[in-house]
Amino acid sequence: NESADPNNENYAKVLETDVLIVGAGYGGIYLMHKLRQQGFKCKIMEAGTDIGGIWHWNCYPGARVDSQVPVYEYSLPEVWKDWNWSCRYPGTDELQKYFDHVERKLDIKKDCAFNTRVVGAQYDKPSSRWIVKTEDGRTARCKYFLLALGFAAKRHFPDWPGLDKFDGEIHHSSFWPASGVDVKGKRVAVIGTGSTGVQIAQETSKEAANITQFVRTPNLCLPMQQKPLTKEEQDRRKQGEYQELFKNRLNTFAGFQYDYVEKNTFDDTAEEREAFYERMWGNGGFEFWLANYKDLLFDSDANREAYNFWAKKTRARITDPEKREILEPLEPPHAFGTKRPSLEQDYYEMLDKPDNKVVDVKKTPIKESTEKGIILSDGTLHEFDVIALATGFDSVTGRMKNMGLKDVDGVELADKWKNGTYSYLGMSLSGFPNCFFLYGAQGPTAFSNGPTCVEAQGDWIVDAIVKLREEGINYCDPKKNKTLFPQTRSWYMGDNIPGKVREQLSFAGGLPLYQKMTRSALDNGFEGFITA
Ligand code: N01
Repeated sequence: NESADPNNENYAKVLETDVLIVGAGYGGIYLMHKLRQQGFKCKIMEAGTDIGGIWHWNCYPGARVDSQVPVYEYSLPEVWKDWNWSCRYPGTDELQKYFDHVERKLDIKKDCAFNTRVVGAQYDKPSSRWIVKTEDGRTARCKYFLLALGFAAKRHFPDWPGLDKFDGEIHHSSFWPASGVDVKGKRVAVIGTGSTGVQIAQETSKEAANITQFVRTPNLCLPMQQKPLTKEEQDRRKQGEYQELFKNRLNTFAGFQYDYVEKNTFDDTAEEREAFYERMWGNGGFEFWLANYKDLLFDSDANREAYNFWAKKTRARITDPEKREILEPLEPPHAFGTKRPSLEQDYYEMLDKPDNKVVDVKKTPIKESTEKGIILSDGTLHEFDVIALATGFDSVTGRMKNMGLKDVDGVELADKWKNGTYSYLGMSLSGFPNCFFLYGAQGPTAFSNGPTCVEAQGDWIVDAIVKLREEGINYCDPKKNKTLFPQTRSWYMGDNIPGKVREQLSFAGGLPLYQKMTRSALDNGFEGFITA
């Protein structure tokens, strides 16, 4: 092939490296740092113009992390020791500053190629190298090819017609202009009620004339209970508490600082249960979801009990009965916690204001966009100046299927996954030797705090590569793809993308079990892999 041939004119353009990583977010940076420490020459290719991954791209109004710091940061002491946050749930600006700090500490950018989109990759058996192609015609050759794409790298646009006809401004959340959009005095539509839609609606409502929230599935939002953090408080916690927290988060189901309690819902009396629910509610964040009774996600009566508490709390915040029924129905729209709850601050009070509207698009779906706005299936026209598409992503598998990845026989990954997603250990793919991926298909991805998951998987990948080097193994390919493993419709199951196969895209057994299973494959001499 051309890149391996020194007589070919493209030869000089070939980037040679031990490890090529795609993506410069939490995952890619962690892999590069850890592999450099082991003496590997590493490069990152990144489609964006800077490091930070989702926090580089997410410029939409109100973008804010929904997992508390310090659980949502690197456990690397060289990074956390002299970094302090202003609040428990920082926004994009602060997260971007965090990545500037990460850069000062880890010196990542000197080995990053930005504005570089990978469009093809295949393992070349004769040279034992991956040959990787970029959109602008460059080639890289590497021994190990690592994908750290994040789960939300491919946007999902709604399929109704006329999006391009709209005369006002229309933006997908992940393409929001970095310079902002002037919404002062304007009529704003927010399509989608995921974490993104909730955040955009809350923030733009501060300036807009009014907000119209289009709701297909109501989000069972939880109170964020945002709080400022002082330097003194963080300095104090750094004397021992941080180390414990980073160690412990690996041992919880979802990689957070808390876990389900060892008790079932109806083990407690009604009074005890109410007090427990109140405590979690008051603490805020995901506690009511991830630190609840251990049968929350397994027993429908237990789940209903939690929903009733949620409904009691939130229904009291909306006075308009019509809006209340759409946003907080008495009957649960789905089992609580089987679809990701968003963290809100004043979402319900904001939507309750008479100027703001709530439209039920499950009952009356959107038919099309026109120059003026959005027309529903019953012919009603809603006029707008700005439309925010918070319609999510072709999550988890979308990006991997769209980067020209081919197996050793030249079969596209997109074809291999046409009828279902298969991987081995949620980090490797049969036919893709010496290639590992993070925070993707069949890993703990959707059920896990991002930084915890990428560190757990990242450490496994680094240990595997070091072991391959130590044992003189050149070639490591899973024998077959074996999934380590539902009712609610969401991106957890691929439901939000029309035509996408419906399946469990994340490992749902929790981080501790996942680590045990993946570690045992490594400790048992690359069990399940063909090595040579
Ligand atoms: O995307 P989503 P997101 N007509 O897929 C609706 C992370 N995140 O960008 O629910 C009408 O959750 C769709 O409706 P339905 C976080 O992990 C984190 O908000 O399918 N509506 C849904 O309401 C999150 O889970 C933060 O019925 C349509 C919405 O669009 C993940 O990213 C912040 C539609 C999509 O919601 C994705 O969140 C933001 C249509 N044709 C995001 N098509 C943090 O705070 C789609 N929808 C860290």
